[in-house]
Amino acid sequence: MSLQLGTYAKISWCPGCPNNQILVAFRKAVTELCESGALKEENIVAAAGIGCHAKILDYLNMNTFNALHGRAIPAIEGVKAANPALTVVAFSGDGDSYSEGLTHLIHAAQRNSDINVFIHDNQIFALTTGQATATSPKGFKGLTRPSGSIEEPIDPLRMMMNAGATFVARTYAGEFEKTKEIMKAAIAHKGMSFIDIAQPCITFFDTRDFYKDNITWLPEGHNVTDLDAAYHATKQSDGKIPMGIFYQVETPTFEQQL
Ligand SMILES: Cc1ncc(C[n+]2csc(CCOP(=O)(O)OP(=O)(O)O)c2C)c(N)n1
Repeated sequence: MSLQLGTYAKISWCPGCPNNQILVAFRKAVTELCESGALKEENIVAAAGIGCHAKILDYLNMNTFNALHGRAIPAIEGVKAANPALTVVAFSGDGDSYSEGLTHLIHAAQRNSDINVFIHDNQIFALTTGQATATSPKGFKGLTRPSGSIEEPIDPLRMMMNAGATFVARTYAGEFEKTKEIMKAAIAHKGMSFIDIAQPCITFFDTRDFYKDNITWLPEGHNVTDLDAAYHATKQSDGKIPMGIFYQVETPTFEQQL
């Protein structure tokens, strides 16, 4: 079986943008899940908010819905509630879901809605040319922080564990194979699956060199069912950025209880 997930739309991301790698990882993840019989192509619905990340829908030959800024999550929750047989994925940005539409993210986790949320986290509002978001690091200089940000960034993984998400992961867009595998695990998981995807914006906040030097993967023995261990594993004292599946437990989903 060979899926035709590409479209005729011309890619309009900046040449070399890591969003391309997220797109390819997702297409491959869906293809492999369909080939193994775990998923049916016609049963997938993807949504996105507004931003560079949202263009991903133009390049996916599947059922898609482009929501308002920060509103991909309620759109996809509605789709899932109306037809729980569907597999739903919301692509969102850090501006879209950690700033603009944050409460939707929190409440989807609180409900353990059986949705997948993949955040293209470039630590800025990229499409509008580089304003600070909730994950911009302290000292970040951009259009809205000309003298450097004085705020500490939020930790989206800890926030989602606190809110009740039952699958919490982080990956790096440049690590295609690992990103694909984490996406497959997220889609297979029953309940709220959340992946923060570090996605350098090569035009307005190029963090590729930082990630090249500072990524570390969770050790083999990491216990994904231990919330306390998962919470503490998101940060390391040496400043390295841990990646992988931090937390995963099975609890009743919103749709099962509805
Ligand atoms: C309600 C609303 N507020 C603001 C905007 C303007 N706007 C369009 S794209 C965008 C930035 C999106 O940033 P992010 O969600 O981080 O996605 P990225 O472009 O970084 O992928 C903004 C602020 C909008 N379209 N709608």
